[in-house]
Amino acid sequence: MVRAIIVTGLAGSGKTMLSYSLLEWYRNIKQDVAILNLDPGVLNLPYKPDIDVREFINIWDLMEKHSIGPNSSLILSMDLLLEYVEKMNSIIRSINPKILIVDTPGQMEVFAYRLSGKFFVDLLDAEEKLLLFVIDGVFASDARNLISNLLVCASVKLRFELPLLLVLNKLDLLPEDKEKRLQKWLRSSKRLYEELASHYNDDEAMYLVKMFRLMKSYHLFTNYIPVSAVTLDNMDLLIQAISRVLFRGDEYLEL
Ligand SMILES: Nc1nc2c(ncn2[C@@H]2O[C@H](COP(=O)(O)OP(=O)(O)OP(=O)(O)O)[C@@H](O)[C@H]2O)c(=O)[nH]1
Ligand SMILES: [Mg+2]
Repeated sequence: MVRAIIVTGLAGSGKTMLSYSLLEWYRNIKQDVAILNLDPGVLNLPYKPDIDVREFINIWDLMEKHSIGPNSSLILSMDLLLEYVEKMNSIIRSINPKILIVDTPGQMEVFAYRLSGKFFVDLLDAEEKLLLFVIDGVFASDARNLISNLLVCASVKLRFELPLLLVLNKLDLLPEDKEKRLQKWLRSSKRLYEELASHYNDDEAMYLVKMFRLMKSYHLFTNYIPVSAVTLDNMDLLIQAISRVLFRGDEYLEL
């Protein structure tokens, strides 16, 4: 039974680094894990993918053939990807890992706003699927960025209708006081309002906080897990949170 961890998030949030850290972590504890690179535009990866979209699609050829720029080419490549899902699934079946990590491209249009990413994930041959939404902690330490990032996260959750864990990455770059402040904003909408009101007028700040409350009450995101994909801080907490969803806490929980 394959369980997929699909790593999403804005460009540069650390999806690839986190995918790599998860891969190494699972390997170190002798779990049967494989990794799929879904980013056709990436030049260098820290890991060797077991399945690689670049074997099927070349975005540079698409740019030339259709006279389009890199973003359009990426979107086109994700639409074309649907033609190759079956080939990729047959590789997944031949490897048959217990855990499949899926590293996705940074252009969120593909995952949050277009159907091709959703179709791909639906067709992916895995019995259980979990989304990670990675937020760059340094970027999110400004409340305005946090809110806009959470809105994208909510779009991803609505699009996929899958369980989602919010991962706050780059903890090593975030001073402790800023991390604590972030935690307060996420826990108390009053604190978030106070912060937003120092940037926006009262009505705008209230409107944003109401959206935040609605997103929370509809469980569009959960409390976040702060990690560092580089220093591996709190990776054990993330692995446990993943286990609770993908393995119902039965297996791999005690590490
Ligand atoms: N210090 C620190 N740097 C990080 C961490 N995670 C990622 N980075 C760095 O952030 C940059 C972007 O990381 P990537 O893993 O490529 O981010 P990505 O989300 O895959 O980027 P795209 O695929 O282009 O959207 C790289 O320079 C990473 O080394 C982290 O936890 N701590
Ligand atoms: Mg990447």
